[in-house]
Amino acid sequence: SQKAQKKVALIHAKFSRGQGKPGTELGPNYLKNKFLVSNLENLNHPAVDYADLEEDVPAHEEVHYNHNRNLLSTSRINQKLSKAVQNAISEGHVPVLLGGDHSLAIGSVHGTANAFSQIGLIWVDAHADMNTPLTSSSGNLHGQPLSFLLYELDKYLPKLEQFDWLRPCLSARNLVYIGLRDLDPEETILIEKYKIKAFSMSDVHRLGIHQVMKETFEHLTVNGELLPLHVSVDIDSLDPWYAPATGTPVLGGLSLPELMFIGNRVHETGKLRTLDLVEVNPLLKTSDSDVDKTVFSASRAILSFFGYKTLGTLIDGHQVPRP
Ligand code: B3U
Ligand code: MN
Ligand code: MN
Repeated sequence: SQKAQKKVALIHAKFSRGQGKPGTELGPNYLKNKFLVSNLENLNHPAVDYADLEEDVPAHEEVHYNHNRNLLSTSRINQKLSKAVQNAISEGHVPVLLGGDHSLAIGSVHGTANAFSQIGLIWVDAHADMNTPLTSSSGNLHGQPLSFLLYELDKYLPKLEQFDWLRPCLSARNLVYIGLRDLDPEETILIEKYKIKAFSMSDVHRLGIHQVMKETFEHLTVNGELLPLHVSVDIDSLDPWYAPATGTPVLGGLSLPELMFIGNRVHETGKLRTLDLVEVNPLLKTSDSDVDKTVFSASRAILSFFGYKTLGTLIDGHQVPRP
């Protein structure tokens, strides 16, 4: 039989205030489905319900900064999330964040970064999520998590007392983007200025996803060793054909097989320490099949990071019966 493998610590984060559309708080209930749980079991990475977080600030107590909304609830849930991720890692688990919107990566990445001396962050997204409260035109914090996390961007952040607990924890050098196709002007400036490794969708087409992953791991290798990895998957990295039920779908995205290839390659390295799956919004649908497709894609995407392959899984002790 196979050696005991790490458990998957599911962190349910029912949160939608990092953006304007209600519904992402329902994400965890859809993402933790029978298909996910039974396949994780087959892959020898059994799932445990590790933490349940939700937005707990009454709307009238929210704090806003200029047009940036919901700083208090976003800060509070991320502070709890960071602790949950750190605890899960210290107990030997692999935390999987079931979001919720992408502002949750503030706490999730912060937790992983504080569990290791140095991490690599792979950000799979149509968007760069690198706005600051001063560059964001939407005022949505889900478009800003990386400006809260990167040392290099600290000088662009206004002082926000709600986030007093948070210190930047990641070097721009250790970030790799995959899937970009909808950036704001200042994000393009920052990627250029700090020479951030970014594979846009046209890079994926030029190089192929295999070469993209090879170069990603080369970039995140320090002194001959691949860094512990945090992978943050925004479901809108997928083409809307595969994942229509999300807040800001952008045409021309990754296919599900490409995203699963990313997951399989990460799995093979043995270096995955935390995974985020965010921005599933089951209320944004023109039909029920939109939700089914999105959940189908998200479940397989998560599983690919734990060894789920299209060829199937060998189950421990399972034999073909003979008459
Ligand atoms: N860059 C825009 C749009 C956006 C970012 N992330 C998502 N949408 N999902 C913004 O609002 O910052
Ligand atoms: Mn996105
Ligand atoms: Mn995002």
